Amino acid sequence: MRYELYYWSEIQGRGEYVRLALEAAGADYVDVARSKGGEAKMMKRMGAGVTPSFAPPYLKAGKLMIGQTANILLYLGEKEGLAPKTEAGRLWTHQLQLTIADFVAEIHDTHHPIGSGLYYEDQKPEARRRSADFLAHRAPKYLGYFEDVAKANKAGKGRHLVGARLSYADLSLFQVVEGMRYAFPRAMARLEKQLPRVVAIRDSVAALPRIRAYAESPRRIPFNQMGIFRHYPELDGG
Ligand SMILES: N[C@@H](CCC(=O)N[C@@H](CS)C(=O)NCC(=O)O)C(=O)O
Repeated sequence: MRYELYYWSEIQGRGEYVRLALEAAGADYVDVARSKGGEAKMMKRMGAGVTPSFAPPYLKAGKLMIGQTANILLYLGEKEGLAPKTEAGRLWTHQLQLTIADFVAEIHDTHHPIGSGLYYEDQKPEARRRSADFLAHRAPKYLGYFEDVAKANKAGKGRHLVGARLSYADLSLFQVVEGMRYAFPRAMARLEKQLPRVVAIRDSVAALPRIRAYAESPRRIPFNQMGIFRHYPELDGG
């Protein structure tokens, strides 16, 4: 089966968590919006049928139309062997992904604390306040949580969040570290000193042959100032 991923064509955004899972699994997929006329098709299909999605990303898998990043990954985790088979293991991986989704929403709000529809330039003082609090309290709390999870997971031998094998939670943690390094290089350099296990998981994902090939390919859209992770030096308190 060829999966159809529907997500914005010019950013990594939330679609990237799905792209990484599809790439790591070696799955056959098409990134629909990146083809000619694809974004119009995405918007048209999004609201169609009896299970419309509120926002991209969504995934077409045979007859299924699945929205919400964590929900898509719950599905792919089972189908593509990127999550444990046990109920407890599947729920735990999903729980980690939902926590990453919370983190991602807070990362977005550092540059858009007042309104997603407003320009960054129209909310700069608020973005500065929000980012200062985020870097002082929220980022260390989230990243410290994942460090503790990795420490408690003895079976992961420092390379996995869940059990002894790669899961989509590892891939998503990789993406968060990459994004945080892009958006907040000074602050991340400081924070990473307390996160040896998180960095080790990032490194082991980066070394996966399929992920390396993906990272070097044009399929991986570079970070930019339109996505969720944006680099505004004035927000990177260090
Ligand atoms: N909770 C959803 C959020 C989806 C979402 O916010 N998508 C963004 C792009 S990353 C979007 O296009 N939002 C349009 C909107 O909220 O109106 C998920 O994790 O998939």
